[in-house]
Amino acid sequence: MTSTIASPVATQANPLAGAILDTLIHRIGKDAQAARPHDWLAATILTMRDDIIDRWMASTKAAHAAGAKRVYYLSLEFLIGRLLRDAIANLGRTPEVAAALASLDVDLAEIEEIEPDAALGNGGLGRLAACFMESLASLDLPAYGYGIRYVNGMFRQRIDDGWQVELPETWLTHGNPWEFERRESAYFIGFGGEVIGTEDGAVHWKPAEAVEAVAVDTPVVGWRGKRVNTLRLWTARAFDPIHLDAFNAGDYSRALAGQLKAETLVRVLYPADSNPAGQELRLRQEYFFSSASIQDIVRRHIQYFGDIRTLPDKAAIQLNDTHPAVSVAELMRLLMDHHDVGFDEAWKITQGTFGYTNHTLLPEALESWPLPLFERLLPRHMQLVYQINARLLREARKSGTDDRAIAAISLIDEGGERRVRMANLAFAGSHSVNGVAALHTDLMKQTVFADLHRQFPGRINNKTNGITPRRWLQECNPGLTALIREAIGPAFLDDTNRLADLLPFAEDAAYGERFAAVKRSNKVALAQHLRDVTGVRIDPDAMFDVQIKRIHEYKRQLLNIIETVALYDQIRRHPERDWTPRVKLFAGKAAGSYHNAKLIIKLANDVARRINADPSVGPLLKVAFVPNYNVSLAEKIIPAADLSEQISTAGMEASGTGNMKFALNGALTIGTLDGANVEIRDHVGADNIVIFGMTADEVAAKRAEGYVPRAVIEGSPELRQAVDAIRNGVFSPDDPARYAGLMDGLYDHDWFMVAADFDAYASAQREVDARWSDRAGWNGCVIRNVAQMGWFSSDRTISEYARDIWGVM
Ligand code: 26Q
Repeated sequence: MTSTIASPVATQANPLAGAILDTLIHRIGKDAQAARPHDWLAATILTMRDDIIDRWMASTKAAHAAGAKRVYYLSLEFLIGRLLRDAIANLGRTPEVAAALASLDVDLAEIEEIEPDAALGNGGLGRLAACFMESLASLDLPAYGYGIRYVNGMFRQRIDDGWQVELPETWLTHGNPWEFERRESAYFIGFGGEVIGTEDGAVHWKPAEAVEAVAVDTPVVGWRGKRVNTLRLWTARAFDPIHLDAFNAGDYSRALAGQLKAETLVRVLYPADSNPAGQELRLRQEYFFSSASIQDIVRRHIQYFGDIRTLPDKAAIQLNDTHPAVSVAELMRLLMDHHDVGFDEAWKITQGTFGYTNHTLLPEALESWPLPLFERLLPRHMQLVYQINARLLREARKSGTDDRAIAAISLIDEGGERRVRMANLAFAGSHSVNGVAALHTDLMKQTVFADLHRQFPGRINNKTNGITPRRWLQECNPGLTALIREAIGPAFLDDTNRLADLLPFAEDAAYGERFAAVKRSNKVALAQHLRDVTGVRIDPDAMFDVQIKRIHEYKRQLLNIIETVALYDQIRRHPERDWTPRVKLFAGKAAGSYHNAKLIIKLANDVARRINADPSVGPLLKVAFVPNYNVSLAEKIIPAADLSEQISTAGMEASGTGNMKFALNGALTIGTLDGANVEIRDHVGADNIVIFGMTADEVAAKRAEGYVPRAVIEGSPELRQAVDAIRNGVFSPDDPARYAGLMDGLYDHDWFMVAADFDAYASAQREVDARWSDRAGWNGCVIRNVAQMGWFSSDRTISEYARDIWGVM
């Protein structure tokens, strides 16, 4: 990016270049000589934005004119990543923008790379919300995403001496040229105080404190620019920016206390995707964004349609897990206290409007709030929860439900400290409750929601997750996209089911070699990146074996690491064997408070250090932990992966979506029959995926019969050797006892059944080696994966939501 002066000739010949230069000068206030890469990025975004705004307004007007029903996706997380590449690709303007910038001596790829990665989410749930927003726009459905504009999204991860260190992420440092602050769309959000009954029977909530929620809008461009929807994120402001009396008295902290309180609300994303810490600030965030969103939806409905009673005909609100579940009580409050609707009718409107998506069965991840906290912060909502509960339990009793089931259905958990159960509130307040993969939905019916399911048969339904093929194939893997297009033409760009046309090419060895060449060039690029950030050198001809996702015991990174240690030992014992050269790649963040997850990161790094320095395994085995996993890093790693590790304890991963991204990009999956892996197997065929280990039923049975991991470990020499080596400090000579507790956990309880699945996993890995050595066979297999993954497009998922839940298609 040199700063030569763009010649007037160049900008005349290229009007887009002229427009970008004009933006740079008049909106950024720099000329081409003074401009730095971030200035070019901002100028490019602002220029493209002008095109987007026109389509945005046209989309909004068309929906209004048609009186269309709107979809509202409420999510505390939107893991959208970078937007420039996606926006211009969906507008079909990438070559044009690249050429315009080139004429200004600016490299598009270079400025795309410096766009901050908007990490307003933890993991799968947040990324799903982002894929859904893109698919909603691509399917031309009028939709709004609602969430929080966190000033600090997901933390940045640094690895110091193998340990995770969390640093604040500052994605807004250079401003955010994508967003529009809507000062006119602001709402009063109250907290605490008391509820006053008036003589006429009306109820009045008098909050003790309040903040103002202000809308900040980001356009979401659909495929081929068909439609532009709105992602509306709330920021918070104090009503009184400064208490002048306090200021004048010299008490500056009191003078600014309100502002600080408001800023604190939208400061951080909670970085835990299980074990909710139950903190008051989290409940405040949930209510803040729920109330602002519901007020906005109700205001829009009244403005367009006049009568609040028609809300379910014109609005479908989807709750992304229970994080926005307080919206159910908030809508009831607005209907009853502000719009004079009676309880029964309000309840009908509420149930007709809401749908709820569950993303986890882990009992510790199910949200519930201590009743005293809920009541203190939201006294009116507490009353409504009691009223809803009374009705719910009355009807259940009427239909003959026994006391045990009544206690399970109740919105209040009465066992021990009383708590408000957000999943039960969301379930009761919705006409649809869905799981995110077939197995997960079945388990919902059998386990956590069994009693609610009996009470409301037909309410639970499945919507298997999907991913947007724009970001996760076309944009992240242009080489593969071009090769597919050459074989089958462009139809798959508009309908991923057409990828099936690629199936015959799986038998074409020459095509297979070209497929492998694309993969290799993606691997070369990743190897370069890895060398830059970790110093580790890897061979692009080795198998890239990848596990990237949040670090969680149930996802079993430990199973992978222990098998790596066992393999290391085997290679050293039998150097004469024909080993497959492998690179084991790990990446992922651990919640700051999750001790074992952080220790697993340290272990991966300790194992990497030792193995990478051992000349006796040399090029046969390398291990790397890539720091700061995020959407942008995933876009680099996934196209370069040969093997996708999807090895959670069966029954615990609701769906997984990384599994889909890898298979779509030509990686083989090694996985358990968990989450969407089951359906991936059904689509790609059992011969084109390596499945191992216990099923969910077998896991449950083994737990019930009393699982003794010690006996399993002692019965498996390879496993025992690896566990004991780790336990005894072979990989941590500086602190030999570092992993004693972690390994004792395996001997003592092994809740996630690492030991029980180890032998099956190790032999599945040797099967993978054998397949790798048949190069043509491997190429055919991964092509068959790509060809049969079309169903996992989030366009298909969203079409199902639209038809079955929202009634908009
Ligand atoms: C709750 C309360 C307080 C603080 C944090 C939380 C919290 C935050 C995030 C609880 C859960 C999450 C995230 C869950 C999640 O990402 N689940 C994943 O959702 C994906 C999309 O459906 C699935 O593919 C994954 O299987 C599932 O783990």
